[in-house]
Amino acid sequence: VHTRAGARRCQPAAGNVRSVRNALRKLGYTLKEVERPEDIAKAERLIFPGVGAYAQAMEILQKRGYVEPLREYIQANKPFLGICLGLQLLFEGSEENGGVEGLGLVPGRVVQFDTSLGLPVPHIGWNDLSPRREDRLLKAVGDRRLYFVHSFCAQPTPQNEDWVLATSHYGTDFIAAIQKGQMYATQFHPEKSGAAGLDLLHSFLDPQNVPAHADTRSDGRTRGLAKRVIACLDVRANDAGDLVVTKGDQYDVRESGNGGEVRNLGMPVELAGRYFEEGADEVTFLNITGFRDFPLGDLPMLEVLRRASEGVFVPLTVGGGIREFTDTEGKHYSALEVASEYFRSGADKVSIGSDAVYAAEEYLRTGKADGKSAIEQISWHYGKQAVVISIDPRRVYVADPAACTHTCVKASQPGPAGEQWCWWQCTVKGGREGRNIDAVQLARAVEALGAGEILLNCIDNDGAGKGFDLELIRAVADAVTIPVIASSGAGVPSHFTEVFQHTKAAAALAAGIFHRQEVTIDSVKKHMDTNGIPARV
Ligand code: 1PR
Repeated sequence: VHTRAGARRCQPAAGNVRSVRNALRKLGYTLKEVERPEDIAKAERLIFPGVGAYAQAMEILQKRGYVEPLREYIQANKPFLGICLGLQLLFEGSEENGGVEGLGLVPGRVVQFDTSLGLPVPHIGWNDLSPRREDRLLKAVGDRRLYFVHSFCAQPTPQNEDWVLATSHYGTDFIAAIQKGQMYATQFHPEKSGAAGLDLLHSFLDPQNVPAHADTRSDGRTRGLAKRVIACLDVRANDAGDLVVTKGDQYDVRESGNGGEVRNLGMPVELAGRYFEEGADEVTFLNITGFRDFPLGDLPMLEVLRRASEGVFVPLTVGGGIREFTDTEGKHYSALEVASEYFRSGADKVSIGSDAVYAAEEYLRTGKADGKSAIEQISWHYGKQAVVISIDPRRVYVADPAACTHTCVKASQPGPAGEQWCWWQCTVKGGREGRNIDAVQLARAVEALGAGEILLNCIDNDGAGKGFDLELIRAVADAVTIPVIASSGAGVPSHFTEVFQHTKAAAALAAGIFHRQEVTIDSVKKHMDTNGIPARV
């Protein structure tokens, strides 16, 4: 890393380099990527931001001849910061991928979170740290939560207690940060942890600069993994061809029925920046016409992502059009290539809609996962935490559940003809086409295929402001072990509190109320906090 004064150097070796680069740039540093083994020894500060699967990461380190230089660098007590997988790789090994040896610098093995505890896995979101001792990086963080996303973790043991700087709790205590001399590693992502993460990075890069954050641990707030509040930007080109943030009612985004103008609620990059400043825990972009256009042809969307990621230091999800595609010249692009382009442009996760429905139908038809679907390929390459499935269901009432082949639940309000039961039909192409698969079936199938999270919309409630469809969310969240994001229908802060009190949703997303500035993100978090729901206020 070079400071503005050109004094320091630091080199990242692998992983989600773009977010780290953006965070360092924000702090006034630039960085040089490690391109060959010799670069490691030359670094004055080395950042190792690992993402993805353990076995693949170790294989790459071995193939490129990085293992020994890395060990030597760390053992020489030079400034080092490992992030996420960059922490796990320092241990003796991991049970991920059937058991793999690691760098062996820290005693202990990395294990999977126990899904039998009833908590969604991956562990995704903002969690508290429990410091084991005093340290300048921890001082810079204070009592603020940091952003985690992982299915595996290292546990504190008597053998590694000298290394453990802080733990966090998610069903079990796990190692959140280690430190010895100038060597640090964090399970959380400082580059995605808002101001707290930037302060930690600043303190790592410049030991003289310790922006101590007031420690208010005794303030009595509800601790632990926060329920996330997500701002969503539905993006599409308007009739003049400009990419705008739009918002529909029951997915109709035109002003007054068919023929009206596409509603314009703002510019994507500016709005994303505003939501970051206002405390959104994540920002999601949905390219809502991606199902019919080729997303890589949609260069403005990639540009939106690049620019947004320069100033937004919380996770960014992007969806729309993630599928394989053959262009007019016959060139074939795999879904993985499309997703990779989004990741390279600054996305942390991709969200798959229509293509996930087709993949789930195929999985249910054949009873097996053949490894070819977009979900499987992207999950294998980037880790399941990077794959969100966006479901667009519509409620269907039935009089007799015994005559229905879908997962029916007793409806709290009867249907138009007095029906007492209902199920939720999945749709594709932005709600335009209903399919013979229900939301619960789809959720189970995509979990089996390797999805890491579900974004559960609801066409009936979209834009209505009357609250989330609690019955739908309960049915889906109870059927899977991966986190579910409740979406569609938020109108007031209490709707968020309600969805967390009555369902297992791990996050709740809203669009219209935030775009129209009817409700602030802060007021939502305060309402949750006052009612005992852990929130990152
Ligand atoms: O099928 O992989 O190309 O993905 C298309 C993506 O675009 C899907 O995620 C799908 O949900 C989304 N999408 C398609 N058409 C529309 C539309 O509105 N016409 N938007 C659309 C979906 C739903 C939510 C919305 C919440 C909250 N929008 O994202 O933001 O309902 O809104 P609210 O708080 O205002 O009620 P593919």
